[in-house]
Amino acid sequence: MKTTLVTGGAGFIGSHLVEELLKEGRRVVVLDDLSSGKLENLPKSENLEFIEGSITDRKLLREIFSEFKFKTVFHLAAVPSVELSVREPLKTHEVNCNGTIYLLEEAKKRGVDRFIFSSSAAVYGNRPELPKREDHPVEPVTPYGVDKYASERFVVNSYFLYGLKATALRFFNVYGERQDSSSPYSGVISIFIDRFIRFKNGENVTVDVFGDGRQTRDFVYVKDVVRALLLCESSNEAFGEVFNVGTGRETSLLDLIKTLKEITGVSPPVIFKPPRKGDIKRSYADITKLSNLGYKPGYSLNEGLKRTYLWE
Ligand code: UD2
Repeated sequence: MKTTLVTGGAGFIGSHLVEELLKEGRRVVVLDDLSSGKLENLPKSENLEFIEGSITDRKLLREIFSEFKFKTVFHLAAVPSVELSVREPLKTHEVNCNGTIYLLEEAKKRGVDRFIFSSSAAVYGNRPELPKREDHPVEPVTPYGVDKYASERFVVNSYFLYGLKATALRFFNVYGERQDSSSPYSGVISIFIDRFIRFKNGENVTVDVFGDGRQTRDFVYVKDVVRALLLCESSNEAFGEVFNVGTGRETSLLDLIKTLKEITGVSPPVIFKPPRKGDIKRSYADITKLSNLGYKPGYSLNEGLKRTYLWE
C-alpha cells in the first residue's frame, strides 16, 4: 500500500491531519523533530509510523523516501516562531526554506504523486489590499514570511519545471485543540482561552489586548484547514496553484472576547496595552479560489471556539 508522509505531523495542525488520514484508513508516516511538536499529539495506530528527525537531515530523507513509496507528501514542518526567525534568520531559513527544497528533491526523484505545502498569510505582510487574494502583491516583512514565500515558489514551480503535482496553501489564523498557549507569541485564541479558563478556576489573571482590540483576523478552525489540505490533494485543478485558507470572515479581538465571554460565562478583566511593533491592523482572506474547488468552512467561530474551550 502506498503511504502518506506528513512532515511536522506531531505539531498542532499536522496532528489533526494525521488523525483524519488514519480515519480514512490510510498508512501514515510522520517525520517530526519534536522541536515544537509533541508525541502525545499523535493518535495510537498500527497504520502510523513515527520517525523522529529533521527535514534538514538529507541522509535521513534519502532513507525514508527509498523505504516508503509515498503517494502524497504533506509538508507542514517548520520553525513556526516569527519572533525566532527575526532573532536567528539563518537557523530558521535552513528549516523553513532549505528544508522544503530538500523534500522537493526527494519527491521529484522518487516520483511522489502529490506535494502539499503549508504556507502562511504572512506572505502578504503589511500590504493594504483587503480581502487578501492570491494574486495580490506579496510583501513578507519577517524572515519567516520570506521563507514561506520562497518555499511556496519552489513548491508550485516544481509543477511547471518538473511536473510534480504540487500545491501551496496560505493558512490564515488557525486555531483549535492542541494549539500551544504557553508562549507570548502563541496564537491569540489559544492565549485568550487559557486566560478565560484560569479566571474561571479562580486565578487572578487578565486578558491582555495589544492595541485597541479593533484589529481583525480571519480565524479558521483547524478541522477546516485539514479539509482544505485533503481537498487540494484530491483536486486536479490544484496543481501548481496557491490557495488562501481562511473563512472569508473578519473578526476583531473585541468581538472575539465578547464571544468567549458568552461561551465561558465569565468576564475576566481586559487590559489594553500598547500595540505590538509591526502588528497588522486588518487581515482576512478572499477564499473564492478555494471555494471554486468545493471548499466551504464547516465551523463558525462560535462552534470552533466552543470545541477548543471544551477540550482545554
Ligand atoms: C499571525 C501568525 C504569525 C504570522 C503572522 C503574519 C499565529 C499565532 N501568528 O500573527 O505566525 O504568520 O500572522 O501575518 O498564527 N494579541 C493580543 N494579545 C495577546 C496575543 C495577541 O492582543 O495576548 C493580538 C496581536 O497583537 C494581534 C492579534 O492579537 O493583533 C493576533 O495575534 P496572533 O499572534 O494570534 O496572530 P498574528 O496575525 O498577529
